[in-house]
Amino acid sequence: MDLISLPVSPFAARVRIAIHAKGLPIDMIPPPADWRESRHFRDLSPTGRVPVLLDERGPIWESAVVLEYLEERFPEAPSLMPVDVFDRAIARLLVRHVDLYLMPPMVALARPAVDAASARRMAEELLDGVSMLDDLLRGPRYALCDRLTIADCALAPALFALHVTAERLGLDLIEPGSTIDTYARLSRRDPHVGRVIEEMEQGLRQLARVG
Ligand SMILES: N[C@@H](CCC(=O)N[C@@H](CS)C(=O)NCC(=O)O)C(=O)O
Repeated sequence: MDLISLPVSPFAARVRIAIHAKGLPIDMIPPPADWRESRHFRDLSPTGRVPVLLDERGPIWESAVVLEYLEERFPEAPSLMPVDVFDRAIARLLVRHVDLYLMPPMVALARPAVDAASARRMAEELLDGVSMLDDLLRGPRYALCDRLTIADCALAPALFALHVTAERLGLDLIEPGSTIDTYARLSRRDPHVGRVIEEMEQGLRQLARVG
């Protein structure tokens, strides 16, 4: 099995954290150079996005779905779902929160041609999405319990991307010393989260070099 992944993608990063944490024999491969125009890539990823898991039975895209697939396919590996059924719902809720309320305004803000009014609106949406997290996070290092779950896989790379976005645009999106700020720092102490965020940093440095 392979995962088509890009180092800087927060969506791909969440799946890589899960793969490392579960110790799965899945190779990370880049998309083809012409992936944005490639018809062949569209056969693997109808949305034209990464990540894509190339399973023996066919491709699976959408990172939240891939996370749950790996969990169900490899239940014997360390589980990334909480044991308690309510907590499982909260884990899924956190993944959805990232997908619905953090990533869309962040992606919109990253567009080069965004006008000032839209940028202000997106930044407010983002701040709203961040502040909602305050009530959902339980631990300083892991989002829900004393170990890594799918919630951390999704949240930690998204908060790293948020930090990068805030720095680039000169916005205060995370209050220093807040619950989210502490979580963003401490979650990196998990070796799998730390490794993947380091890969994101390296990927960003490489993109900056290429221009
Ligand atoms: N909902 C998708 C989002 C994936 C996504 O947007 N990936 C970005 C990279 S972070 C992408 O491939 N964008 C297409 C592009 O850059 O042309 C998922 O969770 O997998």
